[in-house]
Amino acid sequence: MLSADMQHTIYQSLADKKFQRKKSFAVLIDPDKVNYASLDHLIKISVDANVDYFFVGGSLVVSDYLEECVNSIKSRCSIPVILFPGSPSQITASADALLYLSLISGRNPELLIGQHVVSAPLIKKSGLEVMPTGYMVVDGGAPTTVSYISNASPLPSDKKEIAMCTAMAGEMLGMKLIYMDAGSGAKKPISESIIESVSSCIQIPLIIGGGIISPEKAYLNCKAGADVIVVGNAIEKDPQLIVEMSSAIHSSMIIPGVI
Ligand code: 1GP
Repeated sequence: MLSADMQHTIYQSLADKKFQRKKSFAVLIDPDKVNYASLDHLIKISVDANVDYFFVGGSLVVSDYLEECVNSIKSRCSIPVILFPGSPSQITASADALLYLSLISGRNPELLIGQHVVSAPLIKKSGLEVMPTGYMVVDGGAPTTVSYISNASPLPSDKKEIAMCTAMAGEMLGMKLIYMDAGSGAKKPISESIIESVSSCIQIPLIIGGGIISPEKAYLNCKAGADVIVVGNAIEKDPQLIVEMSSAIHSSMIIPGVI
C-alpha cells in the first residue's frame, strides 16, 4: 500500500508513459502457480530485465497464498504490484494498486457492477490505489477460464467495430484503462488489427494480454497501439523469456514520423 502522498502515482506513470509513447511490460503472477523458489527466481530476472509492473491474480485463485505472494514480491524489489483480481476475495492492502475491473464486453451484471458494490467498503478501507478498468474479454479461439467463470460471451475477434464501440463507451463512462484480454493461455492472441482499431479511438492506456508467447508478438502488439503487454503462461513455462520480452516491448517505442 502506498502512503497518501504517493497515491495515484502508478496510474500517473501509465498515463505519462502513454503520453511519451513508452511501452510497459507487466509480468502476471498467478499465486496458485508459484512457490518461494520460483518466485525468487522470477523476481530476480524481472528486476534485471527492467520489468515495469507485476500483476497478481487469476480468474480462479484456489490457494490462500495471495497476500504472502504480494508481500514476498514487495520485500524483494520495488517493481509496483498491481492486483488483477478474478473475484472480490483477491484483494490485499499489501499491494500498490488494484485494477478495478468491470467486464464491459459481457452482459453479466454481477461483473459489471454487482461485485463492485459488495467489495467497495473493503477496497476503500484498504487504501489501495484504485484504477477503474474497462475489461474486455475477446474470443481467444477456445474457452478459457475467464470466459467460463465470467458466464459471459467473449467479444468476437473478427468484429472490431464492437470492440471499438465498447472501448469508447468504457472511456466515456470514466474508465481510466482498457484491458483487452484473450484469456490466459489463449490459442489465438488478440490481433494487431483489433488493437490498432481500439487504440485509435481512445485516449486512455490500453493493456493487452492473453496467449502472448513470443517477443515478436509482443513487439507487434506494441507497434499496433498496446501500451502495456501482460504475459503470464509463457513466463511460467520459461522465466528466461522475460528478458527477450522486456527488450522487445521496450524497444518498440514509437517515434513520430519514423516507421
Ligand atoms: C490473462 O492476460 C493474461 O488474463 C495473460 O495471459 O497467461 O496467456 O499470458 P497469458
